[in-house]
Amino acid sequence: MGFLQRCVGRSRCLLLLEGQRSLGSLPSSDRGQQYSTGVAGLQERTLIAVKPDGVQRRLVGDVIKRFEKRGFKLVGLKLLQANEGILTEHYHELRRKPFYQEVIQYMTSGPVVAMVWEGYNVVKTSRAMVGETNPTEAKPGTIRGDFSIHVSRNVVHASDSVETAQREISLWFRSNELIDWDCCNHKIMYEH
Ligand code: IDP
Ligand code: MG
Repeated sequence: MGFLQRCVGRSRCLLLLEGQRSLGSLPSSDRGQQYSTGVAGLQERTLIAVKPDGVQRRLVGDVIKRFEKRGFKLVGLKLLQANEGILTEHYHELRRKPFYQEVIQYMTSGPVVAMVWEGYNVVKTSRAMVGETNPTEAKPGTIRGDFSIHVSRNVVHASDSVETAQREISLWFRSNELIDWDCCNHKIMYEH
């Protein structure tokens, strides 16, 4: 059996096992969890979301392409209309900011594409790839620096720390929506 077939076969097994769990409400015990790993840092995960302006402007493919080309591994992906409940939790730290209500309105104005990306130092690296919160400050070559102009419409979300990433992944994904698959180019990307 070839390597690709083994990869596909393993993913299918995991999908079948995970598929036995019922979908429905989202109890905290069923939310996405960070996988542990024997090699430090290689399976770090982060939440990236293309916000409603990015979806409307057909930028989903551009965002995905940057993470794929960088070498990170996609382990979760979905298009959803976020409700106020999930966004209230997601933006809990901003609740006293003057722009808080605007952010909630903006984020519920249309579908978002939520993703989980995995790889070495992915939280820090993806923040660098996304760029500064205010596109005016975001460098060319970053996602916000290339695709946005105003802070209220900055195209993409990226978790800002490993702890935040774990919390956000658990909020947006059930554990059975994350696929732990073998990446064919793993040995080319890493020395391990
Ligand atoms: P981040 O997205 O770079 O982590 P945060 O400070 O966590 O930045 O803010 C979350 C989001 O709130 C921003 O991405 C942006 O959409 C929105 N936001 C931040 N500051 C402002 C502002 O001054 N006016 C309007 N929206 C803002
Ligand atoms: Mg933030």
